Parts: sequence; C-alpha cells; structure tokens
Amino acid sequence: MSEKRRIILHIDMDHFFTAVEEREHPEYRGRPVVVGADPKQGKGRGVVSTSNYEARKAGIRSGMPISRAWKLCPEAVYLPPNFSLYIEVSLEIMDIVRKYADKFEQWGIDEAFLDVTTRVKDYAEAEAIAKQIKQEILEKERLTCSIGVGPNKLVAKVASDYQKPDGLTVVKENEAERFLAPLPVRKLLWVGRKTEEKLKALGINTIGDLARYDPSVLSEKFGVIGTQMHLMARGIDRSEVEQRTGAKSISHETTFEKDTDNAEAVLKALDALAEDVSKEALSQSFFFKTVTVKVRYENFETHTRSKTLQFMTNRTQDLQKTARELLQPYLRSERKVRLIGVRVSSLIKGEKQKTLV
Ligand code: TTP
Ligand code: MG
Repeated sequence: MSEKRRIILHIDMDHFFTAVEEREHPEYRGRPVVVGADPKQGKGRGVVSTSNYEARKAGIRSGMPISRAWKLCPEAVYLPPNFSLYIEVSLEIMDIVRKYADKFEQWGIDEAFLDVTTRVKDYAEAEAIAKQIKQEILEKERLTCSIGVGPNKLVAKVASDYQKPDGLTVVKENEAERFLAPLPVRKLLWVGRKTEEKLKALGINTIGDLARYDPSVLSEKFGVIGTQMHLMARGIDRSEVEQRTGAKSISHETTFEKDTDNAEAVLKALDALAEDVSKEALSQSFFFKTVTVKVRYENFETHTRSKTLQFMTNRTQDLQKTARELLQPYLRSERKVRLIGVRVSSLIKGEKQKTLV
C-alpha cells in the first residue's frame, strides 16, 4: 500500500492553567496549585479545571469535585480560573507554533497538530523542529510543553502524552505499532470509559490486545467504531491536519530592547503596533470590533484589557485611540515594561477597500 509518508507533530502544554498562574506568581512555585471552583473549606461545589504536578502527586485530577481535592490536599493553593489570560497566552503560543508548519490545527486551548512533511527530510529534522518550538515557547512564554512526533495525528498525540512534563517523544512509522502495544486502550483517541469497559469484558486491556483481536468481531460489536479502533491500534490513522482558514484575530507585539519606564516611548510603540495591526486588517479586508492590549512587566507579570467598540472599524485612528485608553492604567505602575501588544478580534470580512482612511 503506497500511502504518502507524512510527519506530524502534536504539541500539548504542560498543566496549562496552573503553569500560567505559576509564571504570573512565582511565589506559588514548588507548592501544589489547583485552578477550579472555590473549595470553600471543603464545602465548595464545582470541579477542578487542572492542577500542577505537585498537586497531582496528592491524587488531584481534572474534573474531580473540588471538595474531594480539598480533602486530598487542603494545603494547596486554590485559584479561580482567569480565562481571559489563558486565552491570550494560548493565542500567543499558537502564533509561535503555527509558523513551523505547512498545515496547523489547534485542538482545544493548549494543543495543536502540525504537519511538517514538506519541511523536513526525515525524523531527525522533525525532532530538531520540535526542540526549536520547545525552546521558543520557553524563551517567549516561560512555559514548557510536551511534543510527540509521529507518522500521523494519532501516534503524535499519544507520543506527546508519553513523557510529560517537558517531554519529546519521536515514534517513527515502523515503530508505531510496537510503541502503542503496551499502552492501555484508553490512550487511543475516542476510547472513553464506556468503550474501555466493553473492551475489558472481551479481555482487551492494552492497545496490543486490540491490534491482535479479530476485526470482524470488533465491527460486529462496535460497528464502524470497531473497525476504526482496530486500525488505530495498529498505528494507522489517515485523518489530515485540518488547516483552518481565516484568522480569528490579528495581533502584533513588541519586546523593548531594554525594559522601560518611559511612558511616552511606550505609547509611541503602541501607536506603531496599532498602525501595523489596522493595516494588516485592511489588507485582508477585515473589520474588527474588539481591541485588546497586553502589557508584560519586567518581572513577566502579564495583564490584558479589552474593549468592544460600538461599531466595526479598521481605521488606524480608532485603534490607536482605544489602545491608548486601554493601556493608560498600566503606565502608572512602578515596574518597568518589557513588552506590549495589540490585538483585534471579532473580525468580519468586508468589501475590499482601496485606500486606508
Ligand atoms: P489538558 O491539556 O488536558 O491538561 P493540562 O494542560 O492541565 O495538563 P497536562 O500537562 O496533562 O497536559 O487541558 C488543558 C487545560 O484545559 C487545562 O490546563 C485546564 C483545562 N481543562 C479543564 O478546564 N477541565 C478539564 O477537565 C480538563 C481535562 C482541562
Ligand atoms: Mg496540556
């Protein structure tokens, strides 16, 4: 069977929400940290969104009732989710990652698939790209991720989960089946708890058990899913990395050569960024409604502030005025500014315009 050879990367940020919180609050580092509902001294309702690896040692997991987490580890730092910050960081990460690939597909808030087939000649080069991505995310975001490299999305995804945190696992095409075989079946995409139970009843515990099982019995018991699971167990997955067209947002940012407390210089840089963003919007015939500015101080603490305008626009002056308004309160800080950014979102495609108004 001559299927075209592909090389796919899957990137998954490590304990994403809590990692962002630790970055913003270094005093939490080394302690168990949980992001989720308010535990209210063990009486809280709601669940854990995520926890860092220290808290996981105590048995805390995503989706667990927060009251149970509290019982397992009352001394952890409990924080409410700050979604707008996580989304902003996610957008930044995706901007970094996207440029390494021919085809890019975001998957959830902290994961992405990259098809790098035409950019590399072999797995060694793909591994080098993965290292470069890890390095760039660490330098620019001070966050770690885990990357899997494989012949398809399925193997890449299982590989990224294989050595977490800060992992890099490369599985070549001819190693895929052997790599998967000892792992529990639930590691396969789409095998949920219920299917896992049914498979167990048939004596299928590992992916290898599934690969060896008679496919006709599987299709009898599970229908199309049965056939699909059998292929996946053998490391076969033909699904494409689905490049999505059309940006959901446009952003530019600047890191100052030296951290600065010169408000005038910061505002001048902000005007320039706003001009770049509005020109890019215009060139793509986009109008926007929501403006977000970002500021990162010398200690890496990051803030974002947004405003949704009453009207759609792509005028430079509108963007500059709104961005200045949004940034003002952050210029009163005693800390020096390391980076600023401007983003526009709620985009709609308009008629092509010939001139910048
Ligand atoms: P995951 O990538 O599943 O988890 P994670 O990044 O926290 O940890 P890991 O190192 O194992 O990858 O999910 C990404 C984020 O999505 C996570 O930080 C919080 C959020 N999330 C929830 O809010 N609820 C959930 O049940 C899960 C699984 C994730
Ligand atoms: Mg993750």
